Amino acid sequence: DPYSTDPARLPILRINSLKPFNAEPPSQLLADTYLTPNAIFFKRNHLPVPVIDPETYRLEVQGLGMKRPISLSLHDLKSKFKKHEVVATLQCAGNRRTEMNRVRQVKGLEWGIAAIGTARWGGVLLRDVLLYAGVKEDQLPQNGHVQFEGLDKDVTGSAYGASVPLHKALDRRADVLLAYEMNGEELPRDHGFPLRAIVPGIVGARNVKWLGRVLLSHDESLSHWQQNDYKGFSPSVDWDTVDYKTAPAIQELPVQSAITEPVDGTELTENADEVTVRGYAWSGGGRSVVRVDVSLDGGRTWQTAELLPPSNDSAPQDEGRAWAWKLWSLTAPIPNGQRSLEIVCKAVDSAYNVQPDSFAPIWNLRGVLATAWHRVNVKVPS
Ligand code: MTE
Ligand code: MO
Repeated sequence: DPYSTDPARLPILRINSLKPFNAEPPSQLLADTYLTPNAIFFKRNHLPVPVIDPETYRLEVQGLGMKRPISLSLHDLKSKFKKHEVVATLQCAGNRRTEMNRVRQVKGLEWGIAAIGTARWGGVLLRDVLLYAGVKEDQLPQNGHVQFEGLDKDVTGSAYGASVPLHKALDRRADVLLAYEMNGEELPRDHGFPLRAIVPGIVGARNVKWLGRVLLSHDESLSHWQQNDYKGFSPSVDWDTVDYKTAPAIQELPVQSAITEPVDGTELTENADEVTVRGYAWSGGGRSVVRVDVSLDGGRTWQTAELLPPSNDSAPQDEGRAWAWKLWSLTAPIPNGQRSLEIVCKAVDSAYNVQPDSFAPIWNLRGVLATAWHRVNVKVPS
């Protein structure tokens, strides 16, 4: 069993698949802390977790602009380069797929609303490593790519891989990291020990874990996950007609939000005359969330939620580099005589992008980019 060496995990995780291991925390825990504790941070593995000896580990860096490949040990990475920290949210393209699946069946893991988390990542800037490897920014193609290759392999020996645009990696303000720490701890095995790519604002799938190789190229990664997965399509495209070559690989994610409290299908506390609604909101590409609207009547009327301040130790989250989510809260009177409430949330980002009101128009066969208004139905005790 190639999974027998996988790490131990907390039993409170909601498991979507055991082998490979895919799990998310109970959603009501998600907005309790600004930084998601490592143990409950969602885990999304396509393959067995590789066993890597940190003493013999090497990162290979090669490709365009480099005379020869370089090879760096973990010690090299920690000693030769300045440590850089970024507080960034990571979201799986399949977050909230379960809701899209209710409209019409999609293919993929049944994620709830918690395939998202925020951590303080510590490591080195990929930019610094590339400059150390001898690349000259003005001699690289404007439209090149950085390919990341994992050390996790399938039975045929092919590794997980993905790529991001090269200009991202070279942009100091894009904060692209080779991370060896997560929330002040050594990167846990499930999250890519000993080294992973963190590309803030970009879909989880490109944040390659167990990083073995960085390759500068004219081309995107040739991996299955870059070419034939993690792309969006029209609702009219089905498995007979889909042509993966016609759509771009998902990179920056659209604006997203969800309600973590109250939980769908529950009953509000007895004799309460107010309800507190809490949740998260985030957008890709470093766009900040500027507003979260909450409705208690299914979207007929709206109130504006309070955006909670980030924890003290989080990076500045300037506009354009707002890599982390915003937690939000709204306390409002329960409308008179209501026996049930349909609570809805939707977020607005700094480009005034908004979430669509329903899933049908954004339905896609793979169930990715599920960002419709989040709706939670609760009973009001009599
Ligand atoms: N990197 C490797 N090497 N193997 C993987 O299976 N999964 C990707 C990405 N990086 C994956 C990977 C996907 S789809 C997501 S959403 C994130 O890792 C999840 O990161 P996490 O498990 O640390 O939350
Ligand atoms: Mo993912």
